[in-house]
Amino acid sequence: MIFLCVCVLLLPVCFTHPLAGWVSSPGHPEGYEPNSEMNWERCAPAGHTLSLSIIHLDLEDSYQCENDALKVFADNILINTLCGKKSAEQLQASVNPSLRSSPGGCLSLTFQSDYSNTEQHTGFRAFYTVQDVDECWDSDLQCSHFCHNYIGGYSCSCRPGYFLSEDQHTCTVNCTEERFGEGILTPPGSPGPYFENAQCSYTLSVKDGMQLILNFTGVFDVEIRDGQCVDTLTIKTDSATFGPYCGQEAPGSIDTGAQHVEVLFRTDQGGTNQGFSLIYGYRKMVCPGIVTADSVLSPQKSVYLMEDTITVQCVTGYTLDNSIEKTFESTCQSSGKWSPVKNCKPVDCGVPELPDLMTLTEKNPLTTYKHNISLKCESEFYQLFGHENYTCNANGFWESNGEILSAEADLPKCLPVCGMSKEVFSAGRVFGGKKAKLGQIPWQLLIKQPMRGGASLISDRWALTAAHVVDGHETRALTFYGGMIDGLDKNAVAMQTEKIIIHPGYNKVSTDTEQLNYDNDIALVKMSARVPLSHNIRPVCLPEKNVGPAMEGKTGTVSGFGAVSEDRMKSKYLQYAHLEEYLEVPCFSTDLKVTDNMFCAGGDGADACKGDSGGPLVLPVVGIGSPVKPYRLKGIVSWGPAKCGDKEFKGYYTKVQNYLDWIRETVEKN
Ligand SMILES: *[C@@H]1O[C@H](CO)[C@@H](O)[C@H](O)[C@H]1NC(C)=O
Ligand SMILES: *[C@@H]1O[C@H](CO)[C@@H](O)[C@H](O)[C@H]1NC(C)=O
Ligand SMILES: *[C@@H]1O[C@H](CO)[C@@H](O)[C@H](O)[C@H]1NC(C)=O
Ligand SMILES: *[C@@H]1O[C@H](CO)[C@@H](O)[C@H](O)[C@H]1NC(C)=O
Ligand SMILES: [Ca+2]
Ligand SMILES: [Ca+2]
Ligand SMILES: [Ca+2]
Repeated sequence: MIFLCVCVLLLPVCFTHPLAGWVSSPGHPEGYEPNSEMNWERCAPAGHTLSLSIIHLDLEDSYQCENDALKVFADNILINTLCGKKSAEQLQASVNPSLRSSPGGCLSLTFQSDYSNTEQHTGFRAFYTVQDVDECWDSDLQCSHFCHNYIGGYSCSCRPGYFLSEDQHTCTVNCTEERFGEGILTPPGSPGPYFENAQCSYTLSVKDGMQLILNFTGVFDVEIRDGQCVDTLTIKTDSATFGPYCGQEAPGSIDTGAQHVEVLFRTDQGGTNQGFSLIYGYRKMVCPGIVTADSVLSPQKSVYLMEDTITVQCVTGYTLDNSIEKTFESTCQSSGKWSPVKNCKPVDCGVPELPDLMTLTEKNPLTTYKHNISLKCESEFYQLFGHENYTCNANGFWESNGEILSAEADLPKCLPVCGMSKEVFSAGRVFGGKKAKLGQIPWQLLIKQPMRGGASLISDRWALTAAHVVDGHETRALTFYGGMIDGLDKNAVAMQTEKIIIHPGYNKVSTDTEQLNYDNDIALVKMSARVPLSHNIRPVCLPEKNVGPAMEGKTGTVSGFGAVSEDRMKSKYLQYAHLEEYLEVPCFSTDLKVTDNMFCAGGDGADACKGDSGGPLVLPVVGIGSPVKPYRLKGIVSWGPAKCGDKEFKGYYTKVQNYLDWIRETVEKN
């Protein structure tokens, strides 16, 4: 019966091997011969096992079945070795239950007898069958609802409302649905616990110009474990995601702002939770209260509805993309979006154009609204005058305390720092003058032609000298030298004059009339190019306005490349000496008229002399100047007794403090 039944179901297998039958030892039931041997094998089809029942066993008995033996293999693994005599009951109880192959596996037998038989043994006889595997017994197979066994296989099926998913094991729910308008949405299974293994996707839509509003009502119960969502409810629009939600607390009402909403509900295998009840409705489309960043809307409203038109204005310091416009009109569309939308960008003041010598402290500063820049002079020999810190204002201009940075307004300036020198020298009074060191008197200039004389640099373009040094040569280009202490130094800085301006009140000395004298012995010299300032060549400061004695009762320093003694007309090196002012008029016997535009100074065995004319007399004495006490040009070497270095060592100097206005005006005009 079994044989036939199985054969009908598994016809192709049947033709090759019968699925049930007998197997026995050679010569059975009479008995087997010595040295006989037999091998047998059968395999089960898929979804089946093969089992063997030995009903008769009579072999020579021996220790460990060494002599004659029947061996049983399941899937090529030895599972039993038999010999001796066993009753059918014994076999059925202890041997047969284990003689079984795996599903789709094989059983094999080997029988062997040795060379002798002490008595005749009948051998063995067994019945084999193929049986279906009952997979539904095997809990690992995981049919999520029902399991059905059949011969050669099994199948799963689901409770009503579910369908079997593609894996043929899991029962899921078909809850993909599209809905329009308003209504109530509940998960599959409602009322009562919702279905397991659900992947629901509900698409809700309303008509153009409307937006969906979602409210939860009644029980809300979505599975949660240890604070983590096991099952999830998620609501999605084009631009936003709400949730995932779970637990027992319903989300508040959701203004989706969207015409289409997707409600996603995912559940796992287990749990008995009640789900939710979602009321969906709609209202007129609302647009957001912000059209673009950094702008304000007018009119101001708490809610903007479809078809509302408003004016968008960029906030202070912001304008529309690439324009100076600040406002635009926008309308709330049926999509819930504003159109058109433009962006407000901060005003950009740009990198300012700066005058020569000036630069920004930061290399690539941010130049948009409210950002700061600060100015500085490129060289340490210059100082910034004017505003230093500027902020980009709302109109796109750099502003500092109300002042705009522009070429029309007064730009800040980089002016040379005056009256500084290398202060590494000791001060002291030296008879007849002392040789200067490089950088000690950096404002000292030397002119060699048409006559030897001195001058003082007072800016990076202008020098002061005595009128009589350049008189008669105003139209020529003269050469001044600076930045050296050796008159023949080849590395000296040579400066060409562009203009020579003698004081209009200058009188030449003449023998015809006693009225003429050295009054106003002062001249301004403009160089043709900016003097390259360095530690060795820098300007001296002009004196402050002062009405008292020029030297204020203090000691000053005169310097020059002029004569160092009576017989020598000039010095190769820059010399300096310390002098004091003499207030008696005249301070030595002279026929020339002394005016208030000159003062007398002299030293103890030191004096200015021929070749020093035009050179500087500065206060304080060289060596003690400082940033709070810079060197100031008090006098210009002008004239003295016929024999210089006579025993009084005195001479007259142009009183520079009387010419401050003339210097300022002349420099401004030229
Ligand atoms: C699920 O339902 C939709 C519409 O009701 C249908 O088109 C789809 O074929 C169903 N899917 C399955 C797997 O039954
Ligand atoms: C949702 O609830 C709010 C107040 O909670 C109510 O004003 C609104 O009408 C409700 N909407 C729907 C579609 O039920
Ligand atoms: C610019 O400077 C002002 C005042 O110095 C300061 O308050 C402001 O924060 C600065 N702005 C920026 C962008 O650093
Ligand atoms: C400019 O700003 C710098 C740094 O922000 C500050 O140290 C300096 O004092 C400011 N200058 C002026 C003139 O305010
Ligand atoms: Ca034997
Ligand atoms: Ca089966
Ligand atoms: Ca669940």
